[in-house]
Amino acid sequence: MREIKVAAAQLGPIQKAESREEVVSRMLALMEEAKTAGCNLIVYPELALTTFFPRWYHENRAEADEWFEAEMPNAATQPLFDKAKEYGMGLSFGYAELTEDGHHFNTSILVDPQGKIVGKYRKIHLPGHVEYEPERTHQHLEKRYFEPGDLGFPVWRTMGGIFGMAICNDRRWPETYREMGLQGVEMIVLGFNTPSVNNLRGAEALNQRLFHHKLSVQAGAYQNSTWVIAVAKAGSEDGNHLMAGTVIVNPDGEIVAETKTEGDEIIVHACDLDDTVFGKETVFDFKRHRRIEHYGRITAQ
Ligand code: ING
Repeated sequence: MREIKVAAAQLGPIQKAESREEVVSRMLALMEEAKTAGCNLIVYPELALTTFFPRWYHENRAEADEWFEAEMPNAATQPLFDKAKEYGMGLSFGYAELTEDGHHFNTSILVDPQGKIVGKYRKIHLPGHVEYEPERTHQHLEKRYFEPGDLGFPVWRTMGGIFGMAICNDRRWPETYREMGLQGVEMIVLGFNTPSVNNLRGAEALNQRLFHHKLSVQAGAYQNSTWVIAVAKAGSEDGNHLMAGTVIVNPDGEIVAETKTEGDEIIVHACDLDDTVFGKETVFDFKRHRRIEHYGRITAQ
């Protein structure tokens, strides 16, 4: 039994005018709840420190740098690292990363219970577009503000298991999970900010968006016999609605916990990493069952 008690810490909306300090105090309140519930890992959403700014067009891209963090930890986020360390709790959250040599990534980190950043991931599958597209009801300018991640899909041995990360759109691509599955991943933590309205297809029903989200993370978990913790930023940000649907999925692909609101809310589950072993040794024993001689297109194109 290798149990990790996980808090999936959903954030409600972050308005454009909200400061990082205000957001961090909301995150600390959720961490307090997680501590009370006996958790030893807390997972926050994608771009957890600011509003989902890729909805806003900046003619001059440099103006968007105000949404980025030039160092991590920094003054605004240090309290998160300090409190998690005090609680002996692992920590993961997403943020916009501006590197010293001027690169822009949609990034997430994994911090161990001793407060050390043990893993960094940079979002690889960037949805949306680069230029302003008037036909869209909402802009989705991730391809304008971020570069594709350059770190691949690593996994890290920490907290007694093998952990990986992904971010939002990555969860829709089977390659994301399989890249980590082939490294033996036992728990994937990911955050998402998903607009509930399709900005090209009109009001694609919210429940269809929730369906595609759950379909993706449940399939990824099952087909790689891994836990998946998927955490939303949700609610209406300056009138733009993001869906909720924060879930904890077990290695059989079953949803074992789901949020009920679109606000700040934790859901908690005791995840036994040993629950991943049966699938890895039977149906998804990759060494025994996969036939890579027939998989050329997946890597070649
Ligand atoms: N958001 C959305 C996501 O992949 C999206 C974009 C929504 C793509 C719905 C396809 C369908 O969940 C981010 N931030 O990637």
